[in-house]
Amino acid sequence: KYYESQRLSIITAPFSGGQSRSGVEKGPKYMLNHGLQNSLTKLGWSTVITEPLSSAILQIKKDEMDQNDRMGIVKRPNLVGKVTKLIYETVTKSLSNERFPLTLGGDHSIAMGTVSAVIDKFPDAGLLWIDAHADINTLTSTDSGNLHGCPVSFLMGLNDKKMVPESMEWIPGNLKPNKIAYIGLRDIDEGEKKILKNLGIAAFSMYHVDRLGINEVIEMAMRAIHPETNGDGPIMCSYDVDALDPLYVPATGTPVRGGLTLREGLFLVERLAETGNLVGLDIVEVNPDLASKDDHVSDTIATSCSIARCALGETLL
Ligand code: EXY
Ligand code: MN
Ligand code: MN
Ligand code: MN
Repeated sequence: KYYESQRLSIITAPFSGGQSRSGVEKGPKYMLNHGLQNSLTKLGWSTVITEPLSSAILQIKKDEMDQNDRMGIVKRPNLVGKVTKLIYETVTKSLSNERFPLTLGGDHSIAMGTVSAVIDKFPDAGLLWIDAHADINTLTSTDSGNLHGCPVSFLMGLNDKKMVPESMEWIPGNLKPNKIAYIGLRDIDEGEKKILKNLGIAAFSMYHVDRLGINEVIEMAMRAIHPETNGDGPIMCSYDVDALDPLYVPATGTPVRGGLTLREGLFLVERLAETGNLVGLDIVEVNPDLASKDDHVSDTIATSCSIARCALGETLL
């Protein structure tokens, strides 16, 4: 239904400032070196690569700003605000050129840019947030001060306007609480649980995947974000690879045991591809530096690239 001309833009987001473990900025390079562009071209997508950030400049900025760029315990709000705005502008451009935005992270703070841009373009889009974590902490609820644990609260405009730093004021806050569904949750902070409950947000944890099966969970999630049309409508998917069990993606910053199997994680995006409703995809939190065994990096990269290929139609007949 969307992107019938099969135009695609791979947007690199080599950013690590939303958390404290370096290496996650290497995710896009590793996925591209794995041959991702070529394999998507073979699926029929005419692909361009767009690089809104220069990792070299960013690393310097990060080091420079590390000390001063703080708001209480919140780390690097100015840098995160600036970087996500660049990503927002690039995704917006890609969408105006009728190109599907596939954004490769980087840590999950980059979704402040990608999701905002997709909802600007498709105001009725629903968001599927595939993650072990809810990433909905606010500036006041966060214990860690890491902004990759907070993107959803900014996307929804949940933060007190007086507290939002100037660099993050651009975020439109265009995501409504009834337009998101989570899949894969298993490590949620107490403050986040309250927010999810108060706002009545659709959240499918690993418990639901075990109880209902991934097929039923994905159908319920699609109906939750598009209730009037029985699940039919544009879908943005922000896929944190830590939703999968660390068996399949060991090289990620905040692994949590007991996650999706490889097939569950791929089935999910295969189903999205089948609907023809997918309008944007992020793949985030791939950190090649966090490997303790030789095959950890190759396993993680292979899995992450499979997510992209399956979401873009590889396994459809
Ligand atoms: N909830 C914790 C925090 O706010 O720090 C952990 C967040 C991990 C976020 C990863 C990206 O999904
Ligand atoms: Mn996560
Ligand atoms: Mn915490
Ligand atoms: Mn995440």
